[in-house]
Amino acid sequence: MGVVNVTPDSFSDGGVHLDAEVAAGAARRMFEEGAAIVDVGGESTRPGSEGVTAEEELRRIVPVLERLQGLVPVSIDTAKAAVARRALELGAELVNDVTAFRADPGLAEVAAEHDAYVCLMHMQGEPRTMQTDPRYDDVVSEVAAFLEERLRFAVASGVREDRICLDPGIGFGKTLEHNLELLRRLDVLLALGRPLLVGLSRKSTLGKIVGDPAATTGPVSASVAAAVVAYERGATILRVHDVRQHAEALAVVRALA
Ligand code: HH2
Repeated sequence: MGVVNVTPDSFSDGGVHLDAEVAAGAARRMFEEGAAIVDVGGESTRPGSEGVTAEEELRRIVPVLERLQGLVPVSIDTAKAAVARRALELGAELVNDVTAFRADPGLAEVAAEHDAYVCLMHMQGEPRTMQTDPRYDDVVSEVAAFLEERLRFAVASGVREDRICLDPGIGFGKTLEHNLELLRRLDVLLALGRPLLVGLSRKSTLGKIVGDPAATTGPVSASVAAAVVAYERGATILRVHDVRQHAEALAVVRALA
């Protein structure tokens, strides 16, 4: 899954894809480089971010989706029913909601009506405050219980279970150690029986591991290493900004399998 953030403030590509033509070009390039789907988002969820209105999100993403229609499989990264509805009308196939249908419960019905694929992600707190001292007794079992509950909610709202993938939400209300623990014990999340999506790409946790305690992003080299490990541990969808590098790394992994 390639990532195109049509935002001024995303943590690693903010401002890069604000122009619809540039954003659509980036999505087409990611598809050519090996992405099976490209996740288009009009709202940053980086730590500290405030959120934007549905009108502003639509203003950012609609011109991009119009340019990709029929050319590139698209996922819409939104927590708002109105935004998802328009994106699905414009051909998006997957609804990627970092709030797992908590911010806007109407989003579940919209996904169900369109028989869309869905990604349900774990987040503790909300972006504005989530990195202020996140705490868990056992991060893995708490994330698993949350995802199981949201999976049940989605199915009860009419989304077909075989349309749903789950995501531990790396960096969303989690310390470096929480993120590592989730990756070490990915098998516990796999036991929920749904495909796992993992987003490690350029995240600050990787920057911290390679030596900068104040990092807000991580390098591509570390992203690729983490993605390969997640893949070998059973993740099926890797959400990445640098598609070519990840596709090349996975080609080697597959050749060796
Ligand atoms: N991470 C980000 C955004 N959306 N969705 C899922 N399912 N999983 C993730 O790990 C995930 C996500 C954050 O990355 P990015 O989109 O690059 O930044 P921003 O939220 O600042 O736009």
